[in-house]
Amino acid sequence: NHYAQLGWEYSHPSFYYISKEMKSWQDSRNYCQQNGADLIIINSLKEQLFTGLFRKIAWIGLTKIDNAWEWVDGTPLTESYWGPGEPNNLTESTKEYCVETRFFEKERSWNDIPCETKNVWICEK
Ligand code: GN1
Ligand code: CA
Repeated sequence: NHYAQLGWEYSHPSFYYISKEMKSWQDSRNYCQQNGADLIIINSLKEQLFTGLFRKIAWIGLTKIDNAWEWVDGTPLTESYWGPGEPNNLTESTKEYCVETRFFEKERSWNDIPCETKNVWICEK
């Protein structure tokens, strides 16, 4: 599964894909899964800074389930890189239950926003 593939970048120990289109969080996740991957799970500052190199606001594999932040592999959030004032669940009507990374705030860049928002996304495998 871990072979070099057009459009995928290697940064030890994973391959990453940054989309050129924009989709909802779930449709983005579906795209990753159809390609043998999932949305990115960020486990270290090195990996967080790597996502900034794409210079895009992009979905990551983090969502709120039963009021707790959870990665797409089912693990709870331990190490986090929220932007200033985030998560704030600002959008009352739809709720901000999905997470994007925003490169312009460097390492502390995550923001919770509604899952239906169309965004670029990052897959990891
Ligand atoms: C955005 O555009 P505004 O300020 O209403 C964002 C929130 C962030 C907020 C602060 C839908 O809200 O999630 O917390 O900026 N909402 C959307 O950065 O992008
Ligand atoms: Ca927010």
